[in-house]
Amino acid sequence: MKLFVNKTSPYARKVLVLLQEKGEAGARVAVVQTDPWASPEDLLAVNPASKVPSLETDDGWSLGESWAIAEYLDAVLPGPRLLPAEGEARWRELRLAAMAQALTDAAFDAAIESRRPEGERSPGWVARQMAAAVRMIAALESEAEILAGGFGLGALSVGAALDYVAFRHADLQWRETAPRLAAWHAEIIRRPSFQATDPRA
Ligand SMILES: N[C@@H](CCC(=O)N[C@@H](CS)C(=O)NCC(=O)O)C(=O)O
Repeated sequence: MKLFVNKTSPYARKVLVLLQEKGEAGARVAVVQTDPWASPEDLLAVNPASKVPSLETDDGWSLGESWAIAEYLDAVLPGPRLLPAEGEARWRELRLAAMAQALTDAAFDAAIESRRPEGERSPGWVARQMAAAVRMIAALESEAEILAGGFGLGALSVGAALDYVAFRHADLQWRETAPRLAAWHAEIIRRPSFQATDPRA
């Protein structure tokens, strides 16, 4: 299997952390660093949308979207299951993962918009996305105890999303407003899977 990623992509990082958590099985996936913004041919062949992460499976078919790739790799690779196949535990993980995706989308959109050339940039759009990110962090602060209850796809996704906010929006100082979440996050990012995928390294 071949996984196209970019070092600073928060979406790709979620999948890279999952691969690390799968241990030796994760090493079966070949990781290809690419620049999706340059629309390289090999990435387009796997995903015409030219986005990372994108996965080419051993059967030769393609999969886009970090949440779909994460679920697929979690199911087909041996190792600890991060998303239970059914039941209440599955919805718990998916609910947290969806909150993390909302936070990532808002923080990522704001970062991209801020980097557009003067005249193409919309301060109103940046402000809207940052307000959404702040609200998602407040919502996740209320989930701190649930997050501390176990490490699955939910905690993995929230950990990666918050670290992206710390990386790209340091001035937001999110830890000041979410102390319980900050304490939980400080522990999570010490996991070897997070250390090995740190975009700053
Ligand atoms: N919803 C997608 C978002 C993926 C995404 O937007 N990736 C960015 C990099 S962080 C990308 O490849 N952008 C290139 C482009 O939009 O042209 C997911 O969850 O995987």
